[in-house]
Amino acid sequence: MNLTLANGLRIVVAIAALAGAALFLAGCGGSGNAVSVPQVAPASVFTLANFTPSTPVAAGQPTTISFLVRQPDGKPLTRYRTGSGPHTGVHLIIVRDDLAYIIHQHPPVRADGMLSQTVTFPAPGPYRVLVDLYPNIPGAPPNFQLYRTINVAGAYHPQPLPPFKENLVVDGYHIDMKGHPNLHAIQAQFVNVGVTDPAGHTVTFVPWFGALAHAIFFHQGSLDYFHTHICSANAPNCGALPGLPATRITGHSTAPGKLTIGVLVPAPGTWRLFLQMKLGGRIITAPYTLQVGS
Ligand SMILES: [Cu+2]
Repeated sequence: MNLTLANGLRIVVAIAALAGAALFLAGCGGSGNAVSVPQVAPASVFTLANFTPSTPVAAGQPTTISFLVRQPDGKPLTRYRTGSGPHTGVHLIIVRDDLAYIIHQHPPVRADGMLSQTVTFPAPGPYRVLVDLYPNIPGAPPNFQLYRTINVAGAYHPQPLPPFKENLVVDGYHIDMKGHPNLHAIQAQFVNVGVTDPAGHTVTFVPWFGALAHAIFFHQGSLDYFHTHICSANAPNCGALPGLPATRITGHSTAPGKLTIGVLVPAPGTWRLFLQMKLGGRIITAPYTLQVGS
């Protein structure tokens, strides 16, 4: 077992005592079946509260998602980490259960702790709503996740994940994973990706939410989650969680158009990597299907 996982386990213990939230933390955070957490009395957990919508919503129409995070003492959580780097605030990450779609937003926090974000669900089906939050509470874990399901009305036709493909074209940008990575669970590994614009030139990455690119992984079926970042050399708060040593799996970019992505997933199986970056003023999402061995 490596150091990163050991750190993760220590954090899990802290959260089990404090939050009761199942957690596997490596890089920026994740959750999985790799760690089982003891049962904790409901009164001592962080929960999502005042969550809407609570009934099925329509596809293709703006839907406002609202909620607050209730602390173990019953009060709304109003203080979240701020500052530079990606480890701040609340990340709202929504995937359809078949991992065909992802929505990733950073809703602002109101003074009373309420958060709301308007999104448009592309198609019917069940969606996992993951709230990855960075509380600013002394002694609290740096981040953890809470979940809900939103059902989008209509006939759900789950799509099989496409097989791994090295070259993807998204909005004219070419995203090219170098080689077919041989990945294994609970092993820190790196994969290289090249990105060129529609004219064939290497792109210049610009920071989006504290990182040059965001790598969001979900396990097919269980929807286990892992999230890491690709950081520029001069971004001290990008790779490390505040108050914790830098992880060994922070990705980096040594030249325009080049990304090196850290991977450390908690379980074998089929994973979907959503690689997100800001290019030409828009968020580009490149989805990769990755087979991870044991
Ligand atoms: Cu991120």
